[in-house]
Amino acid sequence: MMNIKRYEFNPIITCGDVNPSSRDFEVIGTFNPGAAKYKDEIILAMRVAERFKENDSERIKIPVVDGQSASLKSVDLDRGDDRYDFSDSRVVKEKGNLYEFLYLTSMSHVRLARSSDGVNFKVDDKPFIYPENEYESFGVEDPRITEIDGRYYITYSSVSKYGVVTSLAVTSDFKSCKKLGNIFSTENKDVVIFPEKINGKYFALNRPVSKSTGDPVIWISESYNLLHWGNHKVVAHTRKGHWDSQKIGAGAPPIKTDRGWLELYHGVDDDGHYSMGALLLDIDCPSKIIARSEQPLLAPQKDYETMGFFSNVVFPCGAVEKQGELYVYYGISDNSVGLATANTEDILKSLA
Ligand code: MAN
Repeated sequence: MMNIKRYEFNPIITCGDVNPSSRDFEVIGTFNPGAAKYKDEIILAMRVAERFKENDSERIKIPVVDGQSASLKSVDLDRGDDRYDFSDSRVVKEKGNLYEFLYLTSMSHVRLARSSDGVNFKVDDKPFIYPENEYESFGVEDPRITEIDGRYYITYSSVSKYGVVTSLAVTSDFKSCKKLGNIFSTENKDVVIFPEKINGKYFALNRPVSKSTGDPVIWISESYNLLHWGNHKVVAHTRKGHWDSQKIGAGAPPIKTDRGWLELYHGVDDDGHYSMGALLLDIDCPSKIIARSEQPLLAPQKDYETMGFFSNVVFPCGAVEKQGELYVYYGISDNSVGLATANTEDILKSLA
């Protein structure tokens, strides 16, 4: 196994560190953080999931944002109503419909946390990206940050009754940000943008999901302006019998190394466990795989990873390099933020 080291006092950020965005809410998860270096700081953009405090064993009050007025509303459901299936803690489904959900049980926004050492973080008091429009009405999730020429582009999933799309926002100061609209249509998530142009074009890894046929695998798309994407191709498949047999999706934005683009991605196995591994992509032709982890670099093993709101999840969304060490920030079981460090060279060596 690779020498990737979990920080001994993981998790580094938990729900208790985050103020709710409204008096009516409680924070139930702070996880799946994108990461960036900004000035002397490391900034995390976390997904913060909240629900109404007012919930009991009989009724569930679901937060939704009204896309017209951008105001917070609620949908009340009776837990005993046998039209609904509440067995997955994250979603409410219609009974008998295995694949689609009607609502999410919580609503997420993006919150920043700032640190000078990459380990001790202070969480902002207010949300950074908050659901406002009709594509975001169930929440915004899983931000990834890519710096391009001093501007920080943030991709995030927007969830609504129309499905899950990927949206883009940009900031240059981490004080305010501008939403640039939806860049990938439904269903597509796990979008990471490469930090520079390759042969004159921008590239992004993404993960479309087809409702009729086809596995959830990693695609690559090209753009001249970061807004309009095309020439979509499959890069990496799921692998039967492996740790990434069921689903794969990009994790942290690709990191440039002298052997190629290093992509830390997540894979789901036959038991539904989420682990992290690596792909090495050709530096000039990023749709070409040079190497791939046979074994996961990080799998849910610690108690804090095997138990959570949605257990057995290790979900990287961001990594930064600090003096030859890679600081990998990962979501733990839809609950909290973990840190693991590794030598970038060691990860490359593990990719024989
Ligand atoms: C899945 C899970 C949830 C997430 C929804 C919508 O069900 O990843 O945590 O909220 O998708 O993205």
